Amino acid sequence: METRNLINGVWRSPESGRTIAVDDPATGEILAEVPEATAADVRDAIVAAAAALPGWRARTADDRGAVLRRFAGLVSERSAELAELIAREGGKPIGEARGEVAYGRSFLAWAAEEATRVYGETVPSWHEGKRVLVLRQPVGVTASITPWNFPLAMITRKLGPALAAGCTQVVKPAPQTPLTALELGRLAVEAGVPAGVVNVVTAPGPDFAAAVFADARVRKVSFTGSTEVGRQLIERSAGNVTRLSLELGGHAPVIVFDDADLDAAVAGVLRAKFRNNGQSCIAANRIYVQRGIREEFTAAFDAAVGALRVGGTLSEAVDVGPLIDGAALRKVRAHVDDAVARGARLLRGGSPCGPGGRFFEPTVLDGVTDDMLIFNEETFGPVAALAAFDTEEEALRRANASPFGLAAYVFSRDLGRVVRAAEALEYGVVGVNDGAPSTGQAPFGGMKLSGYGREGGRYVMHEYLETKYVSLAL
Ligand code: TXE
Repeated sequence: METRNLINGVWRSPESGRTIAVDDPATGEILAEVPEATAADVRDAIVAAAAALPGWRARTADDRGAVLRRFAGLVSERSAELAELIAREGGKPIGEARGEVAYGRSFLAWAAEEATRVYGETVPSWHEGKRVLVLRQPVGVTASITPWNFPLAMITRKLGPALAAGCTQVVKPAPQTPLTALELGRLAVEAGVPAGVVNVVTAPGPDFAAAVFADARVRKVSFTGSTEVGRQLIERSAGNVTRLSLELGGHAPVIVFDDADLDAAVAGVLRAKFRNNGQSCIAANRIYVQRGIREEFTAAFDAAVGALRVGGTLSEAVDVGPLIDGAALRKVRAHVDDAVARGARLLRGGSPCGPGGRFFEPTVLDGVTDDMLIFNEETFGPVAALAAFDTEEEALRRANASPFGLAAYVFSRDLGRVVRAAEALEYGVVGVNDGAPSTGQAPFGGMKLSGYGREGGRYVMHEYLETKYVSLAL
């Protein structure tokens, strides 16, 4: 297991002497200590990324694609070890962790092909003797700041397209899950990524942000995390007018119409809610069920939640693992207590549970109202909150009455209704009869407080490319 930082192709232990302890959320056991990188380490990584840029961007697109294909191949080869790291430091059940490795790999594989599809344009000129050329060029040195809930995929989703476009990157993983990130750095080196093109530093977030936004060589920062930190980055980016893309928190509504296929709706909502123990930015936070199907859906859904197995992350027979830390557990508990105090019915769960100190029972609340905390703030835990609605108009109005706009879900067999809903929902991703819409092929990102910019598919390439107009007078 690698615990040092990757700076300019060299594994280094930064000299602060301070370390960050990485623990297993299921047991509290300390897995490793990684260095707490300093501003000087971050600067070294930026210098390395800047020095490596001319060589990397000058490589043929085909060549960069080949390196990315090898990188993707190594992620597949080492998928068992990577999944175990994700499970242990991130608290993700091992089956889901394997799924994340495949998902994370897909961003590298897609980016490998995208490298060769960076097309410019010639625009038929209005002016005689002139040509209008449009070039697409790498933005340059980039940085990424990633969260702990998808320790691998949130990095490859940024790093793959950056490398494809011809950019270099300094990666700063979340302090809870640096081990997967450092392992990815090792695979990048093994795949033939040149020194300095990819750097991984385990610096505290504010120190990292201060260093990258102060350095005019860093042209773009891509962030996934909380809205609160996203706002701070917007302010910091003003100094050097650094480009930003921000994938922030969400508060996904689910609308289950009374014509929905009941079994498919139960399975879809279960997946959308309990993936990664409820700690996903597209987790189903508000589940609106139409009155005609309410009793039947609630009973079937509650029974399905009752069948979820809670336990340690390395066991195959586990669906729900621990929360990432004590603060997460306290937030989940506060949301449940607030809902119950204001009159929601607790159908199941509602308390922390064993083994270990960070588990919370899979919980179902019914009769949740729009004023409760859980219907307004991201819970990030295994708690399903249900409410009834009567009309399509009411459901869409309530679904959109959120400052967030990342993902929404609709369950219905009525084609007209799903098209109307998909068009009306103010969310960047809409799952129709689908509780797991994320895929490396498609654009992913939010509106409103969920941020801006898109990742995935060909859409992400725009984030790492400048558009340059060349006026050519013959
Ligand atoms: O996020 P932070 P946290 C939401 C979710 C969760 C809450 C808090 O609701 O309960 O945010 O989680 C780095 N300058 N999401 O505290 O703090 C940090 O080191 C620069 C939704 O983990 O935003 C880490 O690398 N960077 C989200 C990253 O930011 C800073 C996923 C995310 O941490 C920084 C995670 C600073 N001042 C949480 N402070 C999603 N969109 O999926 C911290 N960081």
